[in-house]
Amino acid sequence: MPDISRQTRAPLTIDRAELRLVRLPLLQPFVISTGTMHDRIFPLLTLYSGDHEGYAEGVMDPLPDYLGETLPAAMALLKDLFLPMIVGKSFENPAALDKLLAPWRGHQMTKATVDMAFWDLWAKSLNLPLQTVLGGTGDAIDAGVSLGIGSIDDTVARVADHHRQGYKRIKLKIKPGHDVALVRAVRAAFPDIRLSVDANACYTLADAGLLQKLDDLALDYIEQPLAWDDIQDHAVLQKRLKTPICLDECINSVRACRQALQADAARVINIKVARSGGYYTALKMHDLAAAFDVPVWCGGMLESGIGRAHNIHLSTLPNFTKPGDVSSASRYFARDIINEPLEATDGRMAVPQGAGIGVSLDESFLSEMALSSESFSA
Ligand code: OSB
Ligand code: MG
Repeated sequence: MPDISRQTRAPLTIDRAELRLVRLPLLQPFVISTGTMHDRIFPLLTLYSGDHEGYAEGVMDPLPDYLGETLPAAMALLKDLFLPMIVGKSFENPAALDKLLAPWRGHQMTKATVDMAFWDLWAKSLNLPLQTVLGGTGDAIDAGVSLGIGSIDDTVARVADHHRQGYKRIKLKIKPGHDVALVRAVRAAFPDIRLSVDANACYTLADAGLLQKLDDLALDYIEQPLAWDDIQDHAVLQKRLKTPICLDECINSVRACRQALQADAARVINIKVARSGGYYTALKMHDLAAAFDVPVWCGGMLESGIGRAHNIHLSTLPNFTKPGDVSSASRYFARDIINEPLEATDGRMAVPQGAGIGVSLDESFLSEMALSSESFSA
C-alpha cells in the first residue's frame, strides 16, 4: 500500500459539495437471486476544492436487498451528517478523512461515496492518476462480465456473444432452480472458458450436496453462495467443495476479511470499495488477501461511468490477478453520464488517462437525468 499518511503538502480544503440524485434506465432488466433491477438510481457526489472537482457515485439499492443499506438512508446521512461535517474542512490526505468517517457504524456504501470523491479530488490536486496514488500500474485491465439470470438457451447465447467479444471471464448469476443444469449447459457449449457463478447469498448449508455438483464443472470460483453475513458457514462449506469460494457480501470490513481468510472461508475475494466503506479499507483488504496468497478481483454494481472509472483504476493494483466485473458501459446504458466511452476491446479495458479518475461529466445529459440537486457550502 502506498504510504498515504506522509504527504507534506498543504491540506486540501473542501470548499463545496454538490449532491445529485440521478436515474439511469438499464437497457435490459438485470436479474439476480434477490430481485430484478430496471434502472439505477444513485447519489452522484461532487466535491470542490479550488479549481478541482472530485466525483463518486453511491451504489446502495432503493431497498436493502444486497446489503442492509438503502438509498433513502444514504441520502439523509449525506445531507444531514457527512456533507455538513466535511464541507469547509481541510484534510491532509484520504486517511484523515477515513479517520473521521470510520467511527460511524455501518453505512459503508454511503461513507465510500464521500471517500471515493475525496480520493479523486486528492489525486487531481496532486495531478496524478487515481491508480498512481492507490499504488496501481498499467494502462489496461482484463475485463470480465456478469450475466443476470435468464433461461438456459438465452444464457448460452449471451455467453457465446460475450466470449466472442473477448471477455476474459464470464460470471453467471444463479439461484435455486437456475443452477446446476444452467451451468452444465454453458460448460458443455464452452469447455474451456473461464467461468464462475454468483449466488448472491441464496443457498444454505442444506444445499451443500447441490453445490457439490458444480465441482465437476471447472468453475473458477463460486461467489457468495451462503448468507450475506455468515463467514462461518462458508468455512464449513469450503471444506466440502473443491471449487474455491469467493466472498462478496460478507467482506465489509478489514476484520471480516481477516476472519474469512483465517477461517479459509474465501480462497478468492471480490473487492468493492463501496462495500468496504472507502479505499483505505479496500487497500488493506487487498494487502491482507495477498499475504494469504488469495487473489482478489474488482466487483461491480452496474455503475455509471463515474463508479466504473473508479473500478478500473483500483483494478490496476498488483493482487487484482483475476478479471473483475468491469465491462463496457454500453452493455447497461444507452447513454452514460460521462464524456469518455468506457468500452472493452478484446476483453481489455483501458485506464482513463489524466489526473484522478480521468473522466468528465456530461453536464447537459446529467441535467436531464438528475432527479434532484443540492449544494452544500461552509
Ligand atoms: O453480486 O456482484 C454482485 C450487481 C448488483 C448487485 C450485486 C452484484 C452485481 C453484479 C453486477 O454482479 C456486476 C456489474 O457491475 O457488471
Ligand atoms: Mg457478487
